[in-house]
Amino acid sequence: MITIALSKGRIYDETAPLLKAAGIVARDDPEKSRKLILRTNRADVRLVIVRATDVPTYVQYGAADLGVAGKDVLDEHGGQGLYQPLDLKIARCRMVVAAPAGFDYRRAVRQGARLKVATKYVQTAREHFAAKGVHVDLIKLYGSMELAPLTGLADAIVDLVSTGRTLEANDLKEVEAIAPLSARLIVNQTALKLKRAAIQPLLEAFARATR
Ligand code: PRT
Ligand code: MG
Repeated sequence: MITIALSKGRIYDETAPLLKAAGIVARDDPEKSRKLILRTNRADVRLVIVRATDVPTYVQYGAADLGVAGKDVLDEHGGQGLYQPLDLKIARCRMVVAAPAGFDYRRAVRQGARLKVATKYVQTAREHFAAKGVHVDLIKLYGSMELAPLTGLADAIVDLVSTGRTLEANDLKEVEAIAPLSARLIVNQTALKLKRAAIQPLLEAFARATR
């Protein structure tokens, strides 16, 4: 049995066509079904539906053989035990620093001020500001980072942006780009060795479909 871990929403939606190109079609729609394990047209392939941030953990411990996770999620996880053979070029977005329109970020940085930065991406933020030599107090949040500067919890946030509409709707502006991101195929390193005959053709099909 090959188990593939996916999260609902954009990852599932954008992975489904790639799975289809590899000859794999789910028997249920995760948005409609409450099932967490989805059977597919192939008796030897199943999908497990987990939180986006849990995908690397399932694959790391071999509870899933393969998975699809954003580079943001992988950077926070650390990537231990994971083989990352393929950039699927889906769920594209960018990691940025954003601040209220009225906050002079550049001036604060120039003056060496200690910034309060709220984020779900603590590792990414820590590395980014350390590389720039900016002193920050990082405040870990689990959702709606955009609210933090509006309530005085933080001076700025580190968050993902795709259309920019969420920032705009909350009177925030991007003040610094950190990195462009997309989702990666991840594979459990042991599974790749022990189940190579089944996994290798899937990797090849994914590679063809993303070209
Ligand atoms: O939503 P949940 O808390 O369950 O988990 P999640 O947010 O980790 O999962 P999900 O499904 O929302 O995102 C899965 C992956 O999609 C992320 O890990 C990213 O790699 C990728 N991705 C691509 C995004 C976005 N685009 C994106 N725009 N993830 C989140 N967003 C959020 C962003 O955080 C911000 O709140 O959308 C908002 C901004 O969108 P725009 O279009 O207004 O700029
Ligand atoms: Mg989300």
